[in-house]
Amino acid sequence: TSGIGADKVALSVTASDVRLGMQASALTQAVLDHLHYSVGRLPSVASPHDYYRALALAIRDRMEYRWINTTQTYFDLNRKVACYLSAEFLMGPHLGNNLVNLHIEQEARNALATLGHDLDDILACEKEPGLGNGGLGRLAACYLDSLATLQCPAVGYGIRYEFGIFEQEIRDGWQTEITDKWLRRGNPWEIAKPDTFYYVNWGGHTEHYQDEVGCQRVRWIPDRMVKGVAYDTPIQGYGVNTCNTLRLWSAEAVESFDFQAFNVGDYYQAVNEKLVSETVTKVLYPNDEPASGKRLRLAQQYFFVTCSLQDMLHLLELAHAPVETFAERFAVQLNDTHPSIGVAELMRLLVDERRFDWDAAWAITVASFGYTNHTLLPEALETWPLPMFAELLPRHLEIIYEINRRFLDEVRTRFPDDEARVARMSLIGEEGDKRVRMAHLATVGSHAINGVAALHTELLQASILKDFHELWPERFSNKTNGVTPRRFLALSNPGLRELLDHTLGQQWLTEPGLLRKLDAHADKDAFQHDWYAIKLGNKQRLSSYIHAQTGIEIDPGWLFDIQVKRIHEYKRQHLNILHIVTMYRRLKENPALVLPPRAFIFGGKAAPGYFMAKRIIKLINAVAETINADPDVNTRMKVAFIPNFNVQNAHLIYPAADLSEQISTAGKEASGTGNMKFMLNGALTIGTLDGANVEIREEVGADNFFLFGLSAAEVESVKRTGYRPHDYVAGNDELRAVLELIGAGHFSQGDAEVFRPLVDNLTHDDPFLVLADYAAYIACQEQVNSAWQDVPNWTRMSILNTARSGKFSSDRAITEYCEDIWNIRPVTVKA
Ligand code: Z2T
Repeated sequence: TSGIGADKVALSVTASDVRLGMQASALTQAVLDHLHYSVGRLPSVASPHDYYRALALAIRDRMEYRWINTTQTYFDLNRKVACYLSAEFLMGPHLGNNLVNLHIEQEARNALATLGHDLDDILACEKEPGLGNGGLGRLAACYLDSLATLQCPAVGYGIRYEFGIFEQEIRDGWQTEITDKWLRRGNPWEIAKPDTFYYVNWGGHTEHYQDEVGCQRVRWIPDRMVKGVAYDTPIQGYGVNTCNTLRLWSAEAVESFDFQAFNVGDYYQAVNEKLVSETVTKVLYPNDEPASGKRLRLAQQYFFVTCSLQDMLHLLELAHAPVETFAERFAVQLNDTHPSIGVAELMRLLVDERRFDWDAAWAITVASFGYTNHTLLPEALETWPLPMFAELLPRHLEIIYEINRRFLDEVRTRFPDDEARVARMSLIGEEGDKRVRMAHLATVGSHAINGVAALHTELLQASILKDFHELWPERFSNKTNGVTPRRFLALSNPGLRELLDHTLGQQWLTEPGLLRKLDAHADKDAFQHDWYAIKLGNKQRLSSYIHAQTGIEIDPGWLFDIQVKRIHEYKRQHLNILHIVTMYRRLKENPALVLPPRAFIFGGKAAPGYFMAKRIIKLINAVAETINADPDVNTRMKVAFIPNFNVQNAHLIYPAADLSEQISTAGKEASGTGNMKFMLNGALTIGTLDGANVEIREEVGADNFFLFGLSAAEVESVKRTGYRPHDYVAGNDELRAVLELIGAGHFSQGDAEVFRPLVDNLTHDDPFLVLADYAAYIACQEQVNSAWQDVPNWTRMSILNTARSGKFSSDRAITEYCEDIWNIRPVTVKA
């Protein structure tokens, strides 16, 4: 220690410190210490949740040194940092994942056993941070895991919603929404940073003036202000010292802003100001695809984006780096258009507040931003009415006009005399009421634009961003999504993990290409036997969970056919139901029919205001109730709807699947990521040529994938030539009978009203071509039945699915982002 100041010696902590020991004995002591000093409970009266908090804090301590060291290393080396801006981070439970990534699962299990507790019971106490709707938010979480594991300098920036995605309860078959109070018992993973905050302005007006050197400048005089305070969560990489940061912003009232009200004695007005300020980060909007169009949503977006950009500028300042180097220090990725106001905000910060000239600011902005698109559905594309935008962000609207003026000049130069093109490409849409088109703002403000699967990127370039692709083809690329094998295999499927470790060595977790070595074992009896036993165990585990949640009993020996995802017409849960009702009718009409027994399992939330989606949930539960109670059929089929699908119960669901339902209308699902989680866990897919299904089939081979349905091109041509769903009803007796059974109230105690809107919609409109794909789907399900009866061959195909899932690791996806878009290289963080 010679040469180091005494204060530093006193403060120094290392990962080998006995106080931070990774052995079970040290962990036991740490849990007892936290129980005593942080939780304030005697071990004898402590609840499992108290033990959860104590263990979580002990584990956080064990990341703290790496965490601080990681931040310090990036800073010292002046490394470029990827800033992933996302309105959603669907992290899922932290504890189990951190144990896996720190390699101390067994030690934690032993430590708790010493204290008389089972680790699994303690893990189940965590209320997951559900700060996302579905795929997009979970993708952001998988990407943070991969960035840390690949040792890439990165920060996730988002919103600390007080209430995350609602909890779903099923009452009388209908979805009800319960507020998600995830912070009620505290959050041991976050560290509040009350001194790291930025001011956020709203409303007011702008003033144009000449500065002291005669330049035209603009001042924004806002009329409201809130504060954004940082809350940090450590993101520990797997098997490395890298521990990155997820920084979420929480809104607080500004103490002095209501001073005037306070001075005149209006105490209640002052307190009210505080309440209003804090509504900004109260609740996550629970709509997955349709854009919400609410002012508060725009306020949330601007709030977290300005805090994040101000934070980056602050970090530059701390590093004594000139603002001119912004784009060399930060790669700012827009997770869909939700943070796209960042393009205008960075311009405002540079031009108005740092007095950059426009061209220099614009060069920095475009060099910094990248934009990922996640949907082509027109109703999901964000646009904001001009009056609302002008009221909330008047200066940003002016900036957007100026970006647009210069951009459209460029378009006119490249494509003279093409005003139709200019109107199509404008940042301001003029169909009906005038609106700001956020996808256009994100595209114009980014040097790189990507879709999330090969097919999706092609369609993106051919449809909604066609004109932009013609203008700047070099800015476009594909980045097929990926999922983290740490959470979605090692943590959630310990049986399979053990077999893979034993067969391949542990490196498969970071080099999933090694999974291909399973090909060589796929035909071996003994290996198939082990594989089958693991799957059966996982099905047993899910079956118990379903029984506990719903009372439904499912035989683990049956085929587990699973569709879990948000409920949406384009995802076609109702096509799945039509198949179930078809089989039900066949069994009722022909009791001697040979049909391998199947459990049809569903899960997923509907947006609270989505009428059709809520009715689809009711239909699933109604069909389930009828079938499960009918002895004529319930020895060969059962239906279960798992309430409140979330990351935590997903851990039980994916590993138990035999068959993965990926049946969206071709061209509508941008990628899908559940499809990858199922494949990784050895499920076979029945699916359309949509999103990443196309690439899954390519990897696993056409023989090991159940394909059906119209292609994206066929869907478009059917729609162009006039789709008439009723023709399919008229031409298919079985389909007609199935629809009539549902419509007549067979599954609703004779109530012929409840499912009428669904049946009418299918027969008269059917916007997602359910009926056009019905016959092909039924035929394909018959192939599934025959394949299932050949156990060795099914097991072989199951093994091949895992073997060929390596491409879908988020490590591969993040490597591509780092190389092609961000120009970010790994940096080793020393122990
Ligand atoms: C979302 O989860 C997705 C797209 C959205 O478009 C919004 C949300 Cl909340 C605005 C999903 C896609 O539907 C899915 O296909 C994709 O796999 C996922 O994003 C991640 O890219």
